[in-house]
Amino acid sequence: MNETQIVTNERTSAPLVGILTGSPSDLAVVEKARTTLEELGVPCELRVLSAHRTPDLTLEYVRSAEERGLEVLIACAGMAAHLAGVVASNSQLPVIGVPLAAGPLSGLDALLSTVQMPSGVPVATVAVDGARNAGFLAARIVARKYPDVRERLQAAAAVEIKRYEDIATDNQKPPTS
Ligand code: RP5
Repeated sequence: MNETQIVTNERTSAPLVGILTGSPSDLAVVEKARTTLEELGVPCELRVLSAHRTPDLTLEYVRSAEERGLEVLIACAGMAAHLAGVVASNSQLPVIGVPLAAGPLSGLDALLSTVQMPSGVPVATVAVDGARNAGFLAARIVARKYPDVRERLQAAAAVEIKRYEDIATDNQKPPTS
């Protein structure tokens, strides 16, 4: 399989969110962004594209993203994580960075590389391995334009609130034994 085209979701509608990651070794974590977006009904695509190993392919993808209809880009990378910065400097789309806990520094290196961007080239950086929140944030961005996504986000939040209310209620019950 071509590593630059590892996963495309099966939706018929055009992707709104492009997810990039620097290595096939990242995919176990990065897939969480894709599944989150799919749960929320946001069409997306996932590509393995490296700022270091495949710079030309990465730039080609990023520079054509907006005209292909993408509205948000999620860039995930570990260690010397330059991918999100390169993406943000080659597109005016909003970019969400996901630092990954690869290598001996457990993601601190990627966190600093991703978050410390110069003024005018922003990367909205989520937590180390925060691929699920990257999906939620991308969905919140596109929800400004697509009310059905906003409704799904509200429904997902309501499920979580109910779950924690149930836990709190259970905690207040006296022990059975
Ligand atoms: C980063 O370096 C990748 O995103 C990955 O997290 C890490 C290791 O990359 P590979 O050696 O697996 O290509 O660029």
